[in-house]
Amino acid sequence: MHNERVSPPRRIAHLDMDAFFASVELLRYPQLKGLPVVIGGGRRKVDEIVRQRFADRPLSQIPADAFPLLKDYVGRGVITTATYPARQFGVGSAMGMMKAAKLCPQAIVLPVDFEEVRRFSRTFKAVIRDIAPVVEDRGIDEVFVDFTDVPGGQREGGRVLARLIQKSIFDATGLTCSIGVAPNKLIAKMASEFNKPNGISIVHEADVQTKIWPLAVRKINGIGPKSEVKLHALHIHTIGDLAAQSREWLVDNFGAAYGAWMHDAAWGRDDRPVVTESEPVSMSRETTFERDLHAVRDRAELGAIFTDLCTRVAEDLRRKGYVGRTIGVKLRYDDFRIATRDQTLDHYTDDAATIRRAAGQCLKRVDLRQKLRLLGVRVGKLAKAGSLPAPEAAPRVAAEPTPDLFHGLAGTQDFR
Ligand code: DCP
Ligand code: MG
Repeated sequence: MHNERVSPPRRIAHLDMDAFFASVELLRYPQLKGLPVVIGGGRRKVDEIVRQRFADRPLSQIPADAFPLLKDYVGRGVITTATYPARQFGVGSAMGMMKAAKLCPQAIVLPVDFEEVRRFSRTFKAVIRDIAPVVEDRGIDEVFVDFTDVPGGQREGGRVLARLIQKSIFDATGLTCSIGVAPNKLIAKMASEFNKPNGISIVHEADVQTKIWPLAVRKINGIGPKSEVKLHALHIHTIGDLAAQSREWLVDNFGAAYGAWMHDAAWGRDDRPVVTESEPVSMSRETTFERDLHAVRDRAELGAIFTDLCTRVAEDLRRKGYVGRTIGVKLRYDDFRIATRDQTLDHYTDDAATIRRAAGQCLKRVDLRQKLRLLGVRVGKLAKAGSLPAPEAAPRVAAEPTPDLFHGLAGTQDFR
């Protein structure tokens, strides 16, 4: 007898707090709810004056008209966020306060309280982890959550679990958030914006054409202002426009990696897992030379730099408590072409001599006739030192003679 288990489809949520810094202030001053409020300007001094004036009563009893207004602001401050009522006037993040004052002079100005914001950040993330354990931290007010195997995570495409999380966060903090649930991170990130504030939006694979393609290319997380300008010049404005291009054409215009990625993104394809802890994938050190160096003529100098890079990567690994198994090199030639080679060892290491030996072998596999601008050493396939079963742990290599790096070109002498 055997069990056939069909794994459920991936359901990934992106959760983003609504007007986060402003909402935290409104918990302190609930009398300002529904009013246009912007966060920005100086430190807490601004409202300390107000608080002193009304020292005889609780914060929630300070009259709304006692707070400073945007129209009275003078300075070069920038708005970090605005409440939704303020956004109706066109005021928002990163806008200069004096400019915002022209759009919404009656907005109340409050400074940010970072400590308070961080406290609420920790609280809302803990609430989520209690319900759905696979959470990826994406900054102060957003996370990805893997709904796939969580009870309720598949019901109504994830809506049932999203509702539970929203309610639990509100009960614990009084704050609202918006959640998008989709087949992957890329779409979930876009979806969480669809019904802001306090909204949930569910996107299925079959919805990509109707819900994603009409959006501007900039809505893809990973297409920045520069790429947007270039895409516009090529008459590509929406994600649908992008999806209509062939992969080859995008690769021709944007390079192999980015072009192919763009094509996948436009079609809503993204396999990235939700990563619970932000573990580094690799550690590397590289250096650009003051002048271009040649493998033979500048052998001694290159050798010293190479050894130094290996030593520094090894130090980085030990300081952060990692060992790695894939050792690689990166070269940039004087014509800016890049070459990389790597090699995977049968054990983990954080030992400079071991790293140098493996990296030296990688160097033998690249063309060293041309001058170099840059040399780098990378250690990948990392694991936490101490987390490995004994046989996997690194046997330290005794001081063996380092093999000749630029073998065949550099003669028989090692360049150290
Ligand atoms: N933030 C900032 N400077 C910016 C943008 C944002 O300091 N240029 C801060 C203030 C925000 C917080 O980060 O409250 C979260 O950023 P969001 O982009 O998620 O914006 P909000 O949470 O304020 O609003 P939204 O409801 O659109 O998510
Ligand atoms: Mg937010």
